[in-house]
Amino acid sequence: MKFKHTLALSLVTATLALGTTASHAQTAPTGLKVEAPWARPTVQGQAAGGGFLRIVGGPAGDKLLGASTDIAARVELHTMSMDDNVMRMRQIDSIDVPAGKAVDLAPGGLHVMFMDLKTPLKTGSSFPLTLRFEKAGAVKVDVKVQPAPPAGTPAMKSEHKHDHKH
Ligand SMILES: [Cu+2]
Repeated sequence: MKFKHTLALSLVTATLALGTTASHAQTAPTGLKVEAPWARPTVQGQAAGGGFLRIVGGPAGDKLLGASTDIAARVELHTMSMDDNVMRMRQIDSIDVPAGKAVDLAPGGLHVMFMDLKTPLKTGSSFPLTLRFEKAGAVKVDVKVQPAPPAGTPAMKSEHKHDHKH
């Protein structure tokens, strides 16, 4: 079983290296994975836009420290929460990625924010984003601009979910 699993992973890596993947997933040498990066379209004059993706921690866990892209002056890490029935965004320094766990950056929760956009984000286009991790280093992904989340990713993330202990 163990051998099979390893083989499967190697095949995935090989496919990514050849650039033939259609899933927009990216795997770092540490085993950390970034899946389904997407961003909402923006209108002319809109200064900032939100980006979303799923990070799956490798065997050691990691921490997202920041990101950069050519299409915006800077990229910030944000969290969003309900405060007296008002959605508020707050900048955070880093996002923890526990070993083997998936962390969703999704509407309503954690996200990357493209600040001072140089060009509007148009549906159907895509742009490169470089994520910077503590252990995995730079991981480059291609962000697809689309109005709705890709299949299989959360449409809306509630931050409260994590805190509920039953
Ligand atoms: Cu934001």
